[in-house]
Amino acid sequence: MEIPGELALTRDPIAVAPPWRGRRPPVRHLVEALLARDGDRAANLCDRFLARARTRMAVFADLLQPALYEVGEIWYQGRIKLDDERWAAALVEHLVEQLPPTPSGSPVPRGSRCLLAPLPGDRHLLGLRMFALVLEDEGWEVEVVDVDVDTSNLAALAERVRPRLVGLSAGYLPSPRTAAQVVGAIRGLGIPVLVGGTAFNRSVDLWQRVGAVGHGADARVGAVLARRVVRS
Ligand code: B12
Repeated sequence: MEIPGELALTRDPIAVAPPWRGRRPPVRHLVEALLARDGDRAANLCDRFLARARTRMAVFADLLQPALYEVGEIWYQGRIKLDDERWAAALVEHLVEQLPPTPSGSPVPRGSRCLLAPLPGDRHLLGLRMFALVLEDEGWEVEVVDVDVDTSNLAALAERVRPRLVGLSAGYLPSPRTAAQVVGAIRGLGIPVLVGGTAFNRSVDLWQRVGAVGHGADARVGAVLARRVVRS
């Protein structure tokens, strides 16, 4: 796998784990590979875990997300540089696109449409992309609002698209009040709103404060909540 830029490994900031053979997701091994900027090893770990887990939802929720969060912790401890973290995220972005679709054997009813968007001003799109792919595997018709679209008028967009569900994501949420206004406007149309992303995972009750009907801590929980919305 080729990633543009410098590939040289300058140092290995964490202890080397023994080869992965177990049933548990190889999070530590992946963290090592990401920080070593070893795209081939990272891809190999994802492929092997996919062969075990059988869904890319599991790869996203049980491997890639925990690995990136762990990289974040290592950064907080000052053991790696910001550039290392950015590299890790870029590699994960690449890995996400390489994984094949794994359609669910029991999809949601045909025509179930959802609209996904980042909250206004947020540029963290990778988690939202993962959630979109998982919902597609679940049989949803997914429309993702591009970050360049004016997300400040998401309610108007939702009114046009008329989805069964709106999913909003935020990696960084400087203004919960703005988020609450967006959620309130969409819910005012009778459309349920789920939220997710790093910002919500870091603040336990933030999803309630912005008025969402639920919070998906990862793509799997999000997919389960989305199904509940279709049933109700
Ligand atoms: C990559 C990255 C960026 C990239 C984003 C590129 C991109 N294409 O996404 C860039 C460089 C743009 C960026 C910018 C910034 N970032 Co940043 N970034 C990250 C990083 C390294 C990874 C984030 C990520 O992609 N996570 C991966 C996915 C897997 O996790 P996830 O989003 O939680 O998604 C999963 C679930 O939450 C769920 N999910 C996601 N969305 C949704 C939606 C719904 C509805 C549901 C149900 C579920 C769901 O499904 C996903 C898969 O399971 C993190 C640190 C880290 N190591 O995690 C910081 C981080 C998120 N960033 C942070 C910050 C502060 C910033 C900046 C403010 C930095 C700055 N000073 O400029 C800016 C803000 C820019 C902006 N306006 O948004 C902080 C946020 C802290 C917080 N929330 O309190 C973090 C945690 C780093 C840190 N220093 O602590 N960043």
